[in-house]
Amino acid sequence: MKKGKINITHLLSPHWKALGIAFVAVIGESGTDLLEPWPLKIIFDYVLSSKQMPAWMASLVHSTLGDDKLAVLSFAALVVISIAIVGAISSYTEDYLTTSVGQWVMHDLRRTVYHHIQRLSLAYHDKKRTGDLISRVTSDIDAIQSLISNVLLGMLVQILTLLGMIGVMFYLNWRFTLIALSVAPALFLIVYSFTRRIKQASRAVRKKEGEVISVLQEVLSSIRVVQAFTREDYEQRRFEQESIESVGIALRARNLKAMLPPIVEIVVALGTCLVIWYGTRLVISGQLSAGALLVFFLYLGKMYKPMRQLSKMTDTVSKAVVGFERIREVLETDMLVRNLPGARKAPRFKGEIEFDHVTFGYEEGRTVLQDLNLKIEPGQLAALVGPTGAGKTTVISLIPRFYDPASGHVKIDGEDVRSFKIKSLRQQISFVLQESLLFRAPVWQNIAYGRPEATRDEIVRAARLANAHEFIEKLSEGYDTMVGERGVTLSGGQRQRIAIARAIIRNAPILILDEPSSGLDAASEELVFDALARLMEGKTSIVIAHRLATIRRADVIFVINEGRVVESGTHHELLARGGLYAELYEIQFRKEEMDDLESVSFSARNHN
Ligand code: DGT
Ligand code: MG
Repeated sequence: MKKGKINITHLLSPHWKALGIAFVAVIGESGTDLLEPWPLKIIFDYVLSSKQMPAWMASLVHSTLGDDKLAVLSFAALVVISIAIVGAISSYTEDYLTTSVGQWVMHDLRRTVYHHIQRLSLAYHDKKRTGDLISRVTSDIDAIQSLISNVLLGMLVQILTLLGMIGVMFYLNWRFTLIALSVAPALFLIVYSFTRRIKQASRAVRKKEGEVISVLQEVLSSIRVVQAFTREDYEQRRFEQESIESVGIALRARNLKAMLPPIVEIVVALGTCLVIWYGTRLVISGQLSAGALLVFFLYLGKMYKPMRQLSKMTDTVSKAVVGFERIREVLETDMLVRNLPGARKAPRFKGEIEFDHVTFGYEEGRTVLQDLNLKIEPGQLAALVGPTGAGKTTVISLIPRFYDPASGHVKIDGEDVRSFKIKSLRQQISFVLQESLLFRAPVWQNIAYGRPEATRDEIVRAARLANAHEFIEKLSEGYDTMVGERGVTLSGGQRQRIAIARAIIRNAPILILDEPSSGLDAASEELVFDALARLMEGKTSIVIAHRLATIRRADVIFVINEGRVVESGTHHELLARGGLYAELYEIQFRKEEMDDLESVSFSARNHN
């Protein structure tokens, strides 16, 4: 399936064989539905009374079963069984095939949408709410699946059955049919309006259930806060309130649902009255056979089911149409950041990074980086410092092309990053971010995420270099220990060291670090710091630095303010200059330096 271009024929065309067979089954289903009352007609007309059988039936019965009334009875019994068997096979075949087609189409759509979503630029993901995307991949695709599995051919069965019944009745006696069907419009209106109201009520029920779940989820995910502030009782009341409201709404919906069948039965009974009244008189006067009257009775009773099914199906159809639109919207979103025509595989980088008059903004009309220039030589350690919101994180996001600049060039080894294939570019960049995300997987897999083909030995070596080996060994199952959804079972420093091992094993020539500054105690900070130093060896590294120790070691420091590089140089050069850096140093790092000295002497005291 081509991206961005989906329609229902595209989705269904690979399954035309299954759908063709299913269509035959549909005809079998409708046909058997229509034929169901006919064995009774045979018994009434040709066994219990002595009407003349049609010639074809007479010759069929006489040639196979004999020529007495019992033979006709056996024939009717055989017809009952045959109809049941054909009906059962048809219904099973239709159900099985449509369900299978529905499931495969769902799989196809999920795959396509997921593939697309993963590659949409971060600019898109920043704007879209995750929940919304999730509901598109799940509920909306589900609605389409449900349409194909339950409605597409099911609707056909109901329509064919309904039309078939009316046709047969007209064939038997058209005037009587008009009388018998006089209740049908009323029946249809009642079924239609009730189904609509039931639908609205069910929607309200579902919404309320969603709210109950939200409250639950909210509290469970912040249970620490709830307990810390002892708000359990308040949360209990809030939950009960939602739950009570949900009971009320569900009862109202149930009430509507319970009212429909009795009302329908009364209307059908009215119709039946008419049929009995006129029909019996027709039978007495010989204008209609008793068996035909029976067929009328039974059809009238059955007619309400397809009507009801059809009104229900309109709901599924409208949901699927909406779902389809929403999925198409995602698929038609252009990939803003994508391989340019003529992009080539990046060679192994030496690691020179340059920003050449780069201007960038996340939204129209608001620039974040303004004509920014900087150059980092291969193998250098560069530190970005600056006040919060200055644009440091934005700068590092442009190097792997999470976003593209509005104007200017981001270059690696003298070439615009847009001239490389994205995958080959990103493969040569390692990240260690402030918040180290671990996946729900064993430790070794989390390390190998940076290079899935890594061997066990390489993983252990990386863990050693990252100062992580020791604590991993002490975990209950060593490298096979599962770490939680967000690595909750590990401390901040431990998570960070696993992330460093992940970056080490990737062995990329360019390293980007958003240096963790908080949440680490002095001892683990030491270990993380040590690991980082090893990781940076021989690589071009850009660090958003929060710690004086890192900044001081940097070969070059870029001071960023309001989206521009306002100063650059080494620590001493910048201090001597007495500009923004010196100012930052005074208010931020000076204190840290004092603390450091203090904590050193403190731990020294402790060791003694
Ligand atoms: P930090 O991390 O607090 O030290 O600040 P920086 O220097 O890393 O700042 P940065 O690059 O995250 O943000 C620069 C400006 O861009 C700031 O005004 C917020 C804005 N900004 C950052 N990320 C996004 C984003 O994803 N979407 C939009 N619309 N604006 C963003
Ligand atoms: Mg930042």
